Amino acid sequence: MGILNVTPDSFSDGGLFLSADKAVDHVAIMINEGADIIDVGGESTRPGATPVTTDEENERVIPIIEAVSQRFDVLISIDTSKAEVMEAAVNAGAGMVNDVRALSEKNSLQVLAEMSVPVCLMHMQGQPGTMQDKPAYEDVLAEVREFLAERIEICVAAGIDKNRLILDPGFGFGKTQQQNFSLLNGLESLSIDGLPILAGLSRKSLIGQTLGLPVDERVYASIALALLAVKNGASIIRVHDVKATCEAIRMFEAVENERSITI
Ligand code: 7PJ
Repeated sequence: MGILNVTPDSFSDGGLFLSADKAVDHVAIMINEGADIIDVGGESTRPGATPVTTDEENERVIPIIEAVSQRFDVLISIDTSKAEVMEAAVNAGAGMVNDVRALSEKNSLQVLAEMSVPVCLMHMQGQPGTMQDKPAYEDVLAEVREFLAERIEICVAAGIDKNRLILDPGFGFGKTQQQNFSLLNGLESLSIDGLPILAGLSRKSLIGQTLGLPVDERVYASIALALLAVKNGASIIRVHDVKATCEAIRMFEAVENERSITI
């Protein structure tokens, strides 16, 4: 899953057309490099980010989704927590919903129940603005698992087919470095009822905390984390650096395949 941010800080220059144009160019590159899914996000969820209104978010993402779906045969994921944005995005060509708030906001369960697209439920402790202040768990793995199990039940009760659900521990969303490590090491145990796991580790601050590197120098470490996530059961990896990650995963899988060859 390649990341396409359409927040103003990523596409600040130019008008809507220029932004859509740039977005399309970037998507073409990511598809060429091996991305199967493009995750389009118009709301920054970084700590301290200012919230956007529904109208603003729609104005950012809908023209991009329309442009991308017209040009490419690729699965488009909409990274949002707002029901209105989910609905508009799917109508514009998105085929998946990625919600860092796991369908906890108003009407999102109902909107998803009326659609047939897959949806990623992510765990977060707290809210983006303050989530990194003092993340606290007694047993991070057990608590994230419990949260995801509860969200699955709530989704199913709302009429969303269980087999549409994808689970995500939400690396960096209200977690310390050690808590992120625990989740990565125990990732396999989060596959409740065999549902697929999505892992987003690309360029995240757990790398900065471990290696002291700025965001633009975290590519190699991101690849190491992506491989660990695949080894521990993740089937979707959300990344900025598609080429590097895909080559690493393809190599990893080529070697892993040897295990299944019986002579
Ligand atoms: C994630 C996400 C993640 C899912 C972001 C960043 C922060 N969606 N959106 N999982 N992270 N499902 O990329 O640094 O980990 S935004």
